[in-house]
Amino acid sequence: MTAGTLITDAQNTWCPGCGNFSIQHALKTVLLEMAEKELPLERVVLVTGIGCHAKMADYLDVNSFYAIHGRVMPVATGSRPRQSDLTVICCAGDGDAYAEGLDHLIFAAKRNVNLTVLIHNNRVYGLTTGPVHSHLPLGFRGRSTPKGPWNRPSTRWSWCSQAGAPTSPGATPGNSRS
Ligand SMILES: Cc1ncc(C[n+]2csc(CCOP(=O)(O)OP(=O)(O)O)c2C)c(N)n1
Ligand code: SF4
Repeated sequence: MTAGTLITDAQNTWCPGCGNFSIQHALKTVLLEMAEKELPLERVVLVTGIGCHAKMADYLDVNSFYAIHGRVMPVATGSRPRQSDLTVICCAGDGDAYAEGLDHLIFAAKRNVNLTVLIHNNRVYGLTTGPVHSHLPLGFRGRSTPKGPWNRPSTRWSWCSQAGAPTSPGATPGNSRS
């Protein structure tokens, strides 16, 4: 199996230089490594939200499910019944996971659901052309907040950590091995 194997023929519409490419590359590399270690790719399910990140479901040739925006976690939880040996990987936007879907994210962490969640944190709602959302750092000026956000930011992944999930505060797309 070669590194190109998992890329579908779908036309890729991500902007040149988008961090989603690096996440796709990292995910593809991990999946191929898993396949080499005898985890059949047929046992992998990718669940995405709605947004630019969600096109991962179109571009990676694995079993996948497009959820509703903000509802990656309920769909992913339902995809993995307790006794199942499926490996469920989620790609969620930061708008998806940290805003509309925040409660689902925290409760999945509390329930200790065995899922891997990759949050594509570009700090905006990308697909809907860049409105900012509620956890931006003070001073971040975006299309919908030209004077910066009006509320204090919070680190949502730390809430998941407090809820019991192992978390990694993040890798930058330019350093996909971190
Ligand atoms: C239930 C629901 N709420 C809102 C929307 C509108 N909507 C679609 S994509 C999107 C933003 C996606 O942003 P994010 O989750 O950060 O993903 P990105 O596009 O940045 O990868 C929104 C608000 C929707 N389609 N469905
Ligand atoms: S709008 Fe942003 S998140 Fe969407 S493809 Fe372009 S750079 Fe990537």
